[in-house]
Amino acid sequence: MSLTEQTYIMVKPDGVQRGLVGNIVKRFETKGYVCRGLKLFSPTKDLLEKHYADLASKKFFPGLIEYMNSGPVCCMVWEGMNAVKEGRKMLGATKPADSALGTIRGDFCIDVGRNLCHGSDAVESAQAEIALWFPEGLQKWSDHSATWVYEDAPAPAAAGGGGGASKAGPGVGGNGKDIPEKYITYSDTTILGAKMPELNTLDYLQKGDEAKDAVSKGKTMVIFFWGKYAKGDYKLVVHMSQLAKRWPAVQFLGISCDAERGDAAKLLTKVGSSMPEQGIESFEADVPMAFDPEKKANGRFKRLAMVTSVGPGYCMIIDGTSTIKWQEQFTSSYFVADGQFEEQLRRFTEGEDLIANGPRPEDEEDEEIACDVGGDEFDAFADGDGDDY
Ligand code: DAT
Ligand code: MG
Repeated sequence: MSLTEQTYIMVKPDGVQRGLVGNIVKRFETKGYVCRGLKLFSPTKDLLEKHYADLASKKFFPGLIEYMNSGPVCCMVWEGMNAVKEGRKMLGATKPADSALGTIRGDFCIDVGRNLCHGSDAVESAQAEIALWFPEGLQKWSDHSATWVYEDAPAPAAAGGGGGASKAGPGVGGNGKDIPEKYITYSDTTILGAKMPELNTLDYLQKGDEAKDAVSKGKTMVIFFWGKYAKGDYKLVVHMSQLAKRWPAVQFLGISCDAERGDAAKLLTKVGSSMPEQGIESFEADVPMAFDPEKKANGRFKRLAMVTSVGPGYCMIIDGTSTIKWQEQFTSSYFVADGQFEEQLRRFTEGEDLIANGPRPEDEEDEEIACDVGGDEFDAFADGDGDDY
């Protein structure tokens, strides 16, 4: 059960006018949900038509768009367990007459065409709506009440995928600790500033359209490498999946390092299962995931990075002009939360300068750089079958 499920709630123009914003905020807050976005906004017709696209054929569609466009709406993102379903319960049924008393629609309106509020109806539509209404991204802050709201809330710093306020700075990771030298991304790392290579040889295992669409539209992307054989990195897949939820305006894509398509596909059948040996309560991989036939894409990244191998745990941030802005190598013992990745993602999305760790110190021997370490280390996890967790 995800504690980071998000729903998109919108208070309609009449709800804003009648002072319902505070009422709705108070309900979500007092119930224990965390606010990740809140703004008063005058939408364009175009945006409203996209939001209500599934109703385009309905008779009431033109009226609905006109009414929604008649004044500002208040846009909100609420996060927590069952946010979508509970949000719908709080708002009430589509028709006010069918809404129970105690719900917003049940208490405060009469006519379906003036039903005061919108709430996402599924986790997937919530993510699409959040990306549509909050292209600038969401607010990241750690909720100090979490352990009072949930029996099993992780302490913010132990969440693994980040989540708490980042302490990252030059040479320092999100957990506030100095980054071991072999994991530091120095400013003169070869791949930084390079153009992302073609991804057209990828064979998508899931959500391919989403990734292809993002590539064609020049969306900011995160690309990470994973492998069915690299069990120590399954956690990275979970953490990337969680990051993707926190940064809905960024398109995530996981590329497999497996030699066989069947192996890569097999890992995706494990979604939802617990992997105690990997310290994973419930395996998540809720982003586009691709098999890389003949490791062609891998080879292109490898040549760009001028390294001997690009292995599981290798992650990059790529901007809208396909330029590789950031890379970090994570491992089975060096997690996303230990590094600078999420802070860089935040800075990047918010238009701030990225953390710069300076050039690689000169006195070092011609040591292998971080990404090689990953590639070699990970082979140790390969045992071919992968069923013994
Ligand atoms: P909901 O808002 O409960 O998700 P919906 O997605 O089916 O309901 O419809 C979106 C909005 O369209 C709804 O909040 C109000 C309007 N609407 C729906 N059915 C309508 C009808 N029969 N006449 C007028 N407006 C309607
Ligand atoms: Mg709806």
